[in-house]
Amino acid sequence: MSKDIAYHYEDKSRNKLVAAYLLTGGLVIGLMMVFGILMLLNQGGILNLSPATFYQFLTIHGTGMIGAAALAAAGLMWYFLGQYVQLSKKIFVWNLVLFIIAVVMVIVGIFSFEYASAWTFLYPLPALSANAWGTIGALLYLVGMLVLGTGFLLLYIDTGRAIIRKYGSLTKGLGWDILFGKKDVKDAPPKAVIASTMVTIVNTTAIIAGAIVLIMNIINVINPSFTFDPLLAKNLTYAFGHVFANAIIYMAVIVVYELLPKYANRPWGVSKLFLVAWTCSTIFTLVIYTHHMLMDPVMPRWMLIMGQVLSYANGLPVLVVTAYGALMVVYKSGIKWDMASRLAYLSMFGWVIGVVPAIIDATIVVNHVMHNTKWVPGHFHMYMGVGAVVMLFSFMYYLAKVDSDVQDTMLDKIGFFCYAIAMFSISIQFLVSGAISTPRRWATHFPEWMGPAQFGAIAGVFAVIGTLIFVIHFIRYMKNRGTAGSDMYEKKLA
Ligand code: HEM
Ligand SMILES: [Cu+2]
Repeated sequence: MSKDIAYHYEDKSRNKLVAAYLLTGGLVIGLMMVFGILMLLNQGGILNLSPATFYQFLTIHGTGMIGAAALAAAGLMWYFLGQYVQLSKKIFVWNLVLFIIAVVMVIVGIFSFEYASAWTFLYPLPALSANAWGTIGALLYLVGMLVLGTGFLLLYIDTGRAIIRKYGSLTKGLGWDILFGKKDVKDAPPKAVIASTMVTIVNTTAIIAGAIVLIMNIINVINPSFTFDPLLAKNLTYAFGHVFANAIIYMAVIVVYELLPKYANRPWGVSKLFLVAWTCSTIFTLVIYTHHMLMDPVMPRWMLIMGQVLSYANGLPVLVVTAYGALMVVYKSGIKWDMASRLAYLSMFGWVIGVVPAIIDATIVVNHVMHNTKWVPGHFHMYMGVGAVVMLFSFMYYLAKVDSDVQDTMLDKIGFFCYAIAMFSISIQFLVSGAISTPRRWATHFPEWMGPAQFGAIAGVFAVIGTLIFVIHFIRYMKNRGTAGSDMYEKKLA
């Protein structure tokens, strides 16, 4: 084999693993949507689930969605980052294996042992459930989460190692030597590397915080006389949950960076502003979890003020440079629209409008009224459902295009409109519920709160249909992997 062919062969075997990540993610997301619909049917008064069942569904839905989206996003990031640095295939496989073990433990804990603390497992709820669940359910869930975290931690240690090896340090991966004038901006790391560096930094921190609080919870469940400071526990829990959930979109956005320049046949260079934006978001993402503590008046006041002020600024720098860059790259480029590029564009739209309700909610005055209403799921279903998850779907179509001869069909187009309209409707339905003061995480609603939930349940069916169409296209790709594909793959553009 010539060197070229050997390289190509290695590439293709990597694609197989990446596809396994995306397929697992896509299937779990589709399945979790079904639990979302069941919850809405119950809240809408159409189904009559026991409260215990509702909270089990809430727990599996939240855990499953965040876990699956993070897994698929990690696969996406690994695919692109691997084109610039040398990553370990073994660790990539291990993360998937640990993920699957974790999923089984969590599912058994929830459905066989009735564990239902929601995915936030806020201390001391895992141990103090008023007998709603026992020790075994709690242990299965908590240890499962620990196993999941371990897999991701291994993965980020490897991405960190690989970035340091190639670029010298993580700060250089973020382009600090350019910001400090030691290097020209034309020698900046590629955008995929910058984003991966950010995620490596924030998620390593998040997972370590999460592991500490999980272990403390586990000890507390086994031996309730071991207790710890609930405020510290809450801080650690949200330092994990907020950051880990947020990092999904920072991994997924890499597809937008890599895809649009190729499609528009135009370079999308790194600017100093771009570097500043990613550094800001790295820092903000780590410190603003305190916006989950605005209802805890015992927190140091400066932390809450910081949490509020920086929450306004959190995603904005990266969002602005990305949205603006995306518009500039595409503007008058004669770009060819297909499923992948269409989804990439939709995801930018979902991200932009999904951030607006979050900014409103991050205001303390509004937060006191809105925080425990469905306004909050309204914001994150928009930016996750119409933003981050759509980036994952975009990548699935992209991979199918560059690595097979499977074509987009009319059905895929129908799936696109089905999904876009449905997921948008679901988000709006939550926001309307929030605006009429419907509390979040309530199994049962008053009749005047039921309308939006019923509407959302119907929309949910179309979201599932859209997702199924995307996944079926992807399975068709997996069966035809390596059949030529388009020449897009070889095209090198910044
Ligand atoms: C068909 C699509 C979907 C439907 C019908 C749906 C429905 C729901 C419902 C009814 C809730 C509970 C709301 C409440 O607090 O009363 C919820 C919570 C949640 N959903 Fe979804 N959802 C969908 C898609 C998604 C997606 C795509 C994601 C993320 C990738 C997601 C992530 C979450 C999370 C993290 C929670 C919070 C769970 C908690 O409060 O502990 N959902 N969803
Ligand atoms: Cu948050």
